[in-house]
Amino acid sequence: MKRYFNIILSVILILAFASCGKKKIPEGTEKDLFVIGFSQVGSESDWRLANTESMVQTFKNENGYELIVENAKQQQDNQLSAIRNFILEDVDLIIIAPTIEEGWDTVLNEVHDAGIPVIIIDRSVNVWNKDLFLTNIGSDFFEQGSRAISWLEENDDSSPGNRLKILHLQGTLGATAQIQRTKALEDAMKEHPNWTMVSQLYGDFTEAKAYEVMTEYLKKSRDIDVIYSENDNMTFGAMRALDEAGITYGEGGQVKIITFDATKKALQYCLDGKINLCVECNPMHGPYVLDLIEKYRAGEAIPKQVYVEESVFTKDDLTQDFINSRGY
Ligand code: GYE
Repeated sequence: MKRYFNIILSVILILAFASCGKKKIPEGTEKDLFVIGFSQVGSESDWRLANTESMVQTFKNENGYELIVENAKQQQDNQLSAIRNFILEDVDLIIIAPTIEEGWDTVLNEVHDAGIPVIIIDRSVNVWNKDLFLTNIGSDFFEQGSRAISWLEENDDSSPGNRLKILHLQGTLGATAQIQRTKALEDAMKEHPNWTMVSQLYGDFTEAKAYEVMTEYLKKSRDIDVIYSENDNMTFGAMRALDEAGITYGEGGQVKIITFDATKKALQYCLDGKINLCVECNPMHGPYVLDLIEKYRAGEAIPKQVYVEESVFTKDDLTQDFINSRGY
Protein backbone atom coordinates (compact mmCIF):
# COMPACT_ATOMS: atom_id res chain seq x y z
CA MET A 1 0.00 0.00 0.00
CA LYS A 2 2.83 2.35 1.04
CA ARG A 3 4.56 1.61 -2.32
CA TYR A 4 1.45 2.60 -4.27
CA PHE A 5 1.15 5.72 -2.13
CA ASN A 6 4.77 6.66 -2.95
CA ILE A 7 4.22 6.14 -6.68
CA ILE A 8 1.07 8.29 -6.66
CA LEU A 9 2.91 10.97 -4.66
CA SER A 10 5.79 10.96 -7.16
CA VAL A 11 3.41 11.34 -10.09
CA ILE A 12 1.67 14.25 -8.39
CA LEU A 13 5.03 15.92 -7.69
CA ILE A 14 6.23 15.44 -11.27
CA LEU A 15 3.00 16.93 -12.63
CA ALA A 16 3.24 19.81 -10.18
CA PHE A 17 6.82 20.62 -11.20
CA ALA A 18 6.01 20.28 -14.88
CA SER A 19 3.23 22.85 -14.53
CA CYS A 20 5.68 25.25 -12.82
CA GLY A 21 7.84 25.42 -15.96
CA LYS A 22 8.46 28.90 -17.31
CA LYS A 23 6.80 28.34 -20.67
CA LYS A 24 3.06 28.02 -20.34
CA ILE A 25 1.07 27.09 -23.39
CA PRO A 26 -1.68 29.64 -24.02
CA GLU A 27 -5.13 28.16 -24.32
CA GLY A 28 -6.03 27.12 -27.80
CA THR A 29 -2.50 27.15 -29.21
CA GLU A 30 0.34 24.74 -29.38
CA LYS A 31 2.96 27.48 -29.33
CA ASP A 32 5.25 28.19 -26.39
CA LEU A 33 5.25 31.66 -24.90
CA PHE A 34 8.39 33.73 -25.39
CA VAL A 35 9.44 34.60 -21.85
CA ILE A 36 10.89 38.04 -21.10
CA GLY A 37 12.39 39.09 -17.78
CA PHE A 38 11.99 42.85 -17.37
CA SER A 39 14.02 44.63 -14.70
CA GLN A 40 12.26 47.95 -14.19
CA VAL A 41 13.77 50.92 -12.30
CA GLY A 42 10.90 51.37 -9.87
CA SER A 43 7.62 53.22 -9.53
CA GLU A 44 9.05 56.61 -8.62
CA SER A 45 7.09 58.70 -11.12
CA ASP A 46 3.98 58.92 -13.29
CA TRP A 47 6.30 58.48 -16.27
CA ARG A 48 7.57 55.20 -14.85
CA LEU A 49 4.07 53.86 -14.23
CA ALA A 50 3.12 54.68 -17.82
CA ASN A 51 6.28 52.99 -19.06
CA THR A 52 5.58 49.78 -17.11
CA GLU A 53 1.98 49.81 -18.33
CA SER A 54 3.08 50.17 -21.94
CA MET A 55 5.30 47.10 -21.59
CA VAL A 56 2.65 45.05 -19.79
CA GLN A 57 -0.02 45.93 -22.37
CA THR A 58 2.30 45.03 -25.25
CA PHE A 59 3.79 41.76 -24.04
CA LYS A 60 0.60 39.88 -23.27
CA ASN A 61 0.04 36.13 -23.35
CA GLU A 62 -2.36 36.46 -26.24
CA ASN A 63 0.46 37.99 -28.27
CA GLY A 64 2.70 35.01 -27.49
CA TYR A 65 4.67 36.60 -24.66
CA GLU A 66 5.08 36.21 -20.95
CA LEU A 67 6.51 39.31 -19.25
CA ILE A 68 7.99 38.95 -15.78
CA VAL A 69 8.32 42.45 -14.30
CA GLU A 70 10.71 43.00 -11.39
CA ASN A 71 10.50 46.41 -9.67
CA ALA A 72 13.96 47.46 -8.42
CA LYS A 73 12.68 50.26 -6.20
CA GLN A 74 15.37 52.52 -7.69
CA GLN A 75 18.20 50.30 -6.37
CA GLN A 76 20.74 48.91 -8.81
CA ASP A 77 21.50 46.02 -6.42
CA ASN A 78 17.89 44.89 -6.76
CA GLN A 79 18.33 44.91 -10.52
CA LEU A 80 21.46 42.79 -10.30
CA SER A 81 19.68 40.10 -8.28
CA ALA A 82 16.58 40.20 -10.51
CA ILE A 83 18.76 39.70 -13.58
CA ARG A 84 20.64 36.81 -11.96
CA ASN A 85 17.28 35.19 -11.17
CA PHE A 86 16.24 35.62 -14.79
CA ILE A 87 19.38 33.69 -15.77
CA LEU A 88 18.44 30.89 -13.35
CA GLU A 89 14.92 30.85 -14.78
CA ASP A 90 16.44 30.63 -18.26
CA VAL A 91 14.18 33.30 -19.76
CA ASP A 92 14.29 33.86 -23.51
CA LEU A 93 15.27 37.54 -23.33
CA ILE A 94 16.04 40.16 -20.68
CA ILE A 95 14.96 43.80 -20.83
CA ILE A 96 16.67 46.23 -18.50
CA ALA A 97 15.64 49.80 -17.71
CA PRO A 98 18.85 50.68 -15.84
CA THR A 99 18.76 52.87 -12.75
CA ILE A 100 22.20 54.33 -13.44
CA GLU A 101 24.72 54.01 -16.29
CA GLU A 102 27.70 52.46 -14.50
CA GLY A 103 28.22 49.03 -12.96
CA TRP A 104 26.79 46.68 -15.55
CA ASP A 105 29.82 44.91 -17.06
CA THR A 106 29.91 41.88 -14.74
CA VAL A 107 26.23 41.01 -14.78
CA LEU A 108 25.86 41.58 -18.51
CA ASN A 109 28.81 39.26 -19.11
CA GLU A 110 27.03 36.64 -17.01
CA VAL A 111 23.87 37.06 -19.10
CA HIS A 112 25.96 36.85 -22.26
CA ASP A 113 27.62 33.63 -21.08
CA ALA A 114 24.16 32.20 -20.43
CA GLY A 115 23.30 32.94 -24.07
CA ILE A 116 20.38 35.26 -23.25
CA PRO A 117 19.91 38.37 -25.41
CA VAL A 118 19.47 41.74 -23.69
CA ILE A 119 17.62 44.92 -24.66
CA ILE A 120 18.20 48.18 -22.76
CA ILE A 121 15.27 50.58 -22.58
CA ASP A 122 14.78 54.15 -21.32
CA ARG A 123 18.20 55.06 -19.85
CA SER A 124 21.55 53.65 -21.05
CA VAL A 125 24.36 51.50 -19.68
CA ASN A 126 28.02 52.37 -19.98
CA VAL A 127 29.80 49.07 -20.70
CA TRP A 128 33.09 48.32 -22.44
CA ASN A 129 31.64 45.70 -24.75
CA LYS A 130 28.65 47.09 -26.63
CA ASP A 131 27.88 43.57 -27.92
CA LEU A 132 26.55 42.74 -24.45
CA PHE A 133 23.18 44.14 -25.51
CA LEU A 134 21.25 44.08 -28.77
CA THR A 135 19.88 47.60 -28.75
CA ASN A 136 19.05 50.62 -26.60
CA ILE A 137 15.59 52.14 -27.01
CA GLY A 138 14.75 55.38 -25.28
CA SER A 139 14.89 59.15 -25.39
CA ASP A 140 17.55 61.51 -26.58
CA PHE A 141 17.87 63.20 -23.19
CA PHE A 142 20.40 65.75 -24.33
CA GLU A 143 18.06 66.79 -27.13
CA GLN A 144 15.30 67.19 -24.53
CA GLY A 145 17.57 69.43 -22.48
CA SER A 146 18.51 71.44 -25.57
CA ARG A 147 14.82 71.99 -26.35
CA ALA A 148 14.32 73.36 -22.85
CA ILE A 149 17.33 75.65 -23.27
CA SER A 150 16.08 76.98 -26.62
CA TRP A 151 12.79 77.90 -24.99
CA LEU A 152 14.57 79.60 -22.10
CA GLU A 153 16.75 81.58 -24.48
CA GLU A 154 13.64 82.85 -26.21
CA ASN A 155 11.89 83.60 -22.93
CA ASP A 156 14.76 85.12 -20.96
CA ASP A 157 13.11 88.36 -19.87
CA SER A 158 15.76 89.35 -17.32
CA SER A 159 16.38 93.06 -17.60
CA PRO A 160 19.79 94.27 -18.88
CA GLY A 161 22.43 94.11 -16.17
CA ASN A 162 20.33 91.63 -14.18
CA ARG A 163 21.00 87.95 -13.85
CA LEU A 164 18.55 85.16 -14.65
CA LYS A 165 18.49 83.05 -11.49
CA ILE A 166 17.98 79.37 -12.23
CA LEU A 167 17.26 76.66 -9.68
CA HIS A 168 18.01 73.17 -10.91
CA LEU A 169 16.18 70.11 -9.54
CA GLN A 170 18.13 66.97 -10.37
CA GLY A 171 16.93 63.41 -10.78
CA THR A 172 18.76 60.23 -9.72
CA LEU A 173 22.46 61.01 -10.05
CA GLY A 174 24.18 58.81 -12.62
CA ALA A 175 20.98 58.04 -14.55
CA THR A 176 21.16 58.96 -18.24
CA ALA A 177 18.05 61.13 -17.92
CA GLN A 178 19.82 63.14 -15.19
CA ILE A 179 23.27 63.20 -16.81
CA GLN A 180 22.11 64.47 -20.19
CA ARG A 181 19.43 66.91 -19.02
CA THR A 182 21.98 68.33 -16.60
CA LYS A 183 24.64 68.54 -19.30
CA ALA A 184 22.36 70.56 -21.58
CA LEU A 185 21.79 73.09 -18.78
CA GLU A 186 25.41 73.23 -17.63
CA ASP A 187 26.65 73.69 -21.21
CA ALA A 188 24.16 76.53 -21.67
CA MET A 189 25.24 78.20 -18.42
CA LYS A 190 28.73 78.61 -19.90
CA GLU A 191 27.31 80.35 -22.95
CA HIS A 192 25.06 82.74 -21.07
CA PRO A 193 27.04 84.99 -18.74
CA ASN A 194 23.82 86.54 -17.45
CA TRP A 195 22.43 83.15 -16.31
CA THR A 196 23.28 82.10 -12.79
CA MET A 197 22.63 78.80 -11.05
CA VAL A 198 21.33 79.63 -7.60
CA SER A 199 21.32 75.99 -6.54
CA GLN A 200 21.30 72.38 -7.71
CA LEU A 201 19.00 70.35 -5.49
CA TYR A 202 18.76 66.58 -5.47
CA GLY A 203 15.21 65.32 -5.89
CA ASP A 204 15.78 61.69 -7.01
CA PHE A 205 12.92 62.00 -9.53
CA THR A 206 10.34 61.86 -6.71
CA GLU A 207 7.72 64.32 -5.59
CA ALA A 208 8.40 63.74 -1.88
CA LYS A 209 12.14 64.40 -2.11
CA ALA A 210 11.71 67.50 -4.27
CA TYR A 211 9.10 68.90 -1.90
CA GLU A 212 11.47 68.35 1.02
CA VAL A 213 14.55 69.97 -0.57
CA MET A 214 12.58 72.88 -2.02
CA THR A 215 10.88 73.59 1.31
CA GLU A 216 14.28 73.72 3.01
CA TYR A 217 15.76 75.87 0.25
CA LEU A 218 12.95 78.42 0.32
CA LYS A 219 13.59 79.01 4.02
CA LYS A 220 17.02 80.37 3.02
CA SER A 221 16.23 82.15 -0.25
CA ARG A 222 13.22 83.09 -2.32
CA ASP A 223 15.11 84.73 -5.15
CA ILE A 224 14.43 82.41 -8.12
CA ASP A 225 13.44 83.25 -11.70
CA VAL A 226 13.38 79.78 -13.24
CA ILE A 227 13.06 76.21 -12.02
CA TYR A 228 14.57 73.62 -14.37
CA SER A 229 13.11 70.40 -13.02
CA GLU A 230 14.27 67.10 -14.47
CA ASN A 231 10.87 65.42 -14.14
CA ASP A 232 7.19 66.13 -13.59
CA ASN A 233 6.91 64.58 -10.15
CA MET A 234 9.74 66.70 -8.77
CA THR A 235 7.96 69.67 -10.33
CA PHE A 236 4.76 68.82 -8.45
CA GLY A 237 6.74 68.66 -5.19
CA ALA A 238 8.39 72.01 -5.94
CA MET A 239 5.03 73.60 -6.77
CA ARG A 240 3.66 72.49 -3.42
CA ALA A 241 6.66 74.04 -1.64
CA LEU A 242 6.23 77.29 -3.62
CA ASP A 243 2.52 77.39 -2.76
CA GLU A 244 3.28 76.99 0.94
CA ALA A 245 5.93 79.72 0.74
CA GLY A 246 3.48 82.02 -1.06
CA ILE A 247 5.66 82.34 -4.15
CA THR A 248 3.86 82.63 -7.48
CA TYR A 249 4.88 80.67 -10.56
CA GLY A 250 3.87 79.92 -14.15
CA GLU A 251 2.27 82.44 -16.45
CA GLY A 252 2.63 85.90 -14.96
CA GLY A 253 4.23 84.50 -11.79
CA GLN A 254 7.61 85.16 -10.21
CA VAL A 255 9.08 81.78 -11.19
CA LYS A 256 9.04 80.19 -14.64
CA ILE A 257 8.76 76.42 -14.54
CA ILE A 258 10.34 74.04 -17.03
CA THR A 259 9.50 70.37 -16.52
CA PHE A 260 10.49 67.14 -18.25
CA ASP A 261 8.14 64.21 -19.07
CA ALA A 262 4.91 66.00 -20.10
CA THR A 263 2.63 63.49 -18.45
CA LYS A 264 -1.09 64.30 -18.36
CA LYS A 265 -1.07 66.05 -14.98
CA ALA A 266 1.80 68.33 -16.00
CA LEU A 267 0.13 69.16 -19.31
CA GLN A 268 -2.99 70.10 -17.40
CA TYR A 269 -0.95 72.46 -15.18
CA CYS A 270 0.58 73.88 -18.34
CA LEU A 271 -2.83 74.53 -19.88
CA ASP A 272 -3.92 76.10 -16.59
CA GLY A 273 -0.91 78.45 -16.72
CA LYS A 274 0.99 76.92 -13.78
CA ILE A 275 3.85 75.35 -15.78
CA ASN A 276 5.54 77.27 -18.60
CA LEU A 277 7.16 74.48 -20.58
CA CYS A 278 6.64 70.72 -20.72
CA VAL A 279 9.44 68.86 -22.50
CA GLU A 280 8.03 65.57 -23.62
CA CYS A 281 9.61 62.25 -22.68
CA ASN A 282 7.70 59.45 -24.34
CA PRO A 283 7.23 56.43 -22.01
CA MET A 284 5.32 54.29 -24.51
CA HIS A 285 8.20 51.95 -25.27
CA GLY A 286 6.19 48.73 -25.61
CA PRO A 287 5.41 48.91 -29.36
CA TYR A 288 8.99 49.97 -30.20
CA VAL A 289 10.47 47.09 -28.20
CA LEU A 290 8.00 44.62 -29.69
CA ASP A 291 8.93 45.65 -33.21
CA LEU A 292 12.63 45.15 -32.51
CA ILE A 293 12.12 41.80 -30.79
CA GLU A 294 10.04 40.50 -33.70
CA LYS A 295 12.75 41.59 -36.12
CA TYR A 296 15.43 39.99 -33.97
CA ARG A 297 13.48 36.73 -33.79
CA ALA A 298 13.05 36.78 -37.55
CA GLY A 299 16.82 37.04 -37.90
CA GLU A 300 16.72 40.62 -39.22
CA ALA A 301 19.31 43.23 -38.31
CA ILE A 302 18.21 45.80 -35.72
CA PRO A 303 19.68 49.25 -35.05
CA LYS A 304 21.92 49.65 -32.00
CA GLN A 305 20.16 52.83 -30.83
CA VAL A 306 16.51 53.77 -31.30
CA TYR A 307 15.08 57.09 -30.16
CA VAL A 308 11.36 57.46 -29.51
CA GLU A 309 9.43 60.41 -30.91
CA GLU A 310 8.76 63.40 -28.68
CA SER A 311 8.24 67.17 -28.68
CA VAL A 312 7.63 70.14 -26.34
CA PHE A 313 4.46 71.88 -25.17
CA THR A 314 3.61 75.35 -23.98
CA LYS A 315 0.09 76.50 -23.16
CA ASP A 316 -0.38 77.63 -26.77
CA ASP A 317 0.16 74.08 -28.04
CA LEU A 318 -2.47 72.55 -25.78
CA THR A 319 -6.22 72.02 -25.72
CA GLN A 320 -8.29 70.15 -23.16
CA ASP A 321 -9.31 67.58 -25.79
CA PHE A 322 -5.70 66.89 -26.62
CA ILE A 323 -4.82 66.31 -22.95
CA ASN A 324 -7.87 64.09 -22.42
CA SER A 325 -6.92 61.95 -25.39
CA ARG A 326 -3.35 61.33 -24.18
CA GLY A 327 -2.50 57.85 -23.02
CA TYR A 328 -0.21 59.02 -20.23
O1 GYE B 1 11.93 61.42 -16.76
C1 GYE B 1 11.39 60.27 -14.77
C2 GYE B 1 11.62 58.87 -14.36
O2 GYE B 1 14.41 57.76 -17.13
C3 GYE B 1 13.06 58.97 -18.61
O3 GYE B 1 12.82 58.53 -15.00
C4 GYE B 1 13.19 58.38 -17.30
C5 GYE B 1 12.97 59.31 -16.14
C6 GYE B 1 11.73 60.17 -16.21
O4 GYE B 1 11.57 58.64 -13.06
O5 GYE B 1 10.10 60.72 -14.51
